[in-house]
Amino acid sequence: MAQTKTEPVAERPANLTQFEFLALNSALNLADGHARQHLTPGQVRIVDELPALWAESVKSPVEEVEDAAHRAFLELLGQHGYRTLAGQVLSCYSSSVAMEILARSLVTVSDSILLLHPTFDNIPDILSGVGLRLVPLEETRLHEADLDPAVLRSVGCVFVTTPNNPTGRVLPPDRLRALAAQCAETDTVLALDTSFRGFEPASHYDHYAILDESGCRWVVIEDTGKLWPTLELKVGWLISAPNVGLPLADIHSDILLGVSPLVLSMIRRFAEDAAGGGLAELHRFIAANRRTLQEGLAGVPGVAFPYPGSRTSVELVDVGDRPALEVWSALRQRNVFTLPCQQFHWATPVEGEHRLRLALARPPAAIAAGTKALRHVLLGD
Ligand code: EGV
Repeated sequence: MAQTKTEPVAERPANLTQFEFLALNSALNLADGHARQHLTPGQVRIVDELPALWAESVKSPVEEVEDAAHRAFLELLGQHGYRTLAGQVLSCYSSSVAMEILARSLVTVSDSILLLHPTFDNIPDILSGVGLRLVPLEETRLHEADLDPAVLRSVGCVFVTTPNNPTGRVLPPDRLRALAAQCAETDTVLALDTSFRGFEPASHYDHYAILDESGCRWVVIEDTGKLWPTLELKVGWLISAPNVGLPLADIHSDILLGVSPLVLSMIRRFAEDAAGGGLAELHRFIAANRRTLQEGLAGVPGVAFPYPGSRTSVELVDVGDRPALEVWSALRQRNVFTLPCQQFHWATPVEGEHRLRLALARPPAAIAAGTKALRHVLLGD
């Protein structure tokens, strides 16, 4: 029998992160996009070396520690062009803190922003939270052709998450080049959130070289938090062009003085380990978990994978005719936590009504158990 019980309204989380909170204590937490797989042997060695890294971080000038960390991370992911930039790199506790700083900066010069749709809901929430008016930019439209210059002129900024969360779609180099040229032409700030970049080789082309060459006013938010299971020790980098014309450094200084040099040093070591083979291993790991999920749901009537080619650490599943919230609730009763997708579609929530997002950066056994539970729930047995 299909499970029809739904949660009382009062208990229903208000945003995606509140759904993720509910999952935090479960061994079958397939909800949030943070990395929760086991450490690899190479990563265990780095954790074992933390006392030595502490001592080293105490001794080294902060600027040196910061530079070494973002250099190792950005070069791992093909972002060599940043080396020659005259722009600035601001370290933040997380990419959402970087986002908040960007939002507060934008609202000093503009009242509206063109924002990718769908995307993770804390982005529209942070932007509208400072009073910006949001104009949806459909993902299919972004990939199709140039944007309407009149629309670009009507906003202060266009914001694109690439690879996108949750679809995994990547803005290819030719589209980035064209968009940057349009932004230069219309004097619109181009902001990119590349938090999931590490998983997707198609997004390892040199974005900074393209942005810099365009002359547009650009901002990039980089995130170390999605790749490695570092217990929420992470950095978000807010990187911007010299001509960006936003008070990013002033607002950053309202919020923090600096990120812990221990965390920065640890991130550098994880990036070095990744460059020595760990990144390729991580890609194989996520691909294997994706296969477990896709194969485990094969043949279930109504199930579809709308973005089967995505390589990021989350996968979307269309669950058929039943509301995803009902499937979410039935899974929750089995202590399996996923994410219903309405709120990714911040402008038109119905579009996500029959879709769940499952996290893949988890131990393989959790993926297998969650997949099995989802199969049972969908087959009604
Ligand atoms: C994802 C958690 C925040 C966010 C998770 C995420 N929420 N920061 N409010 O980091 O895809 O699950 O991005």
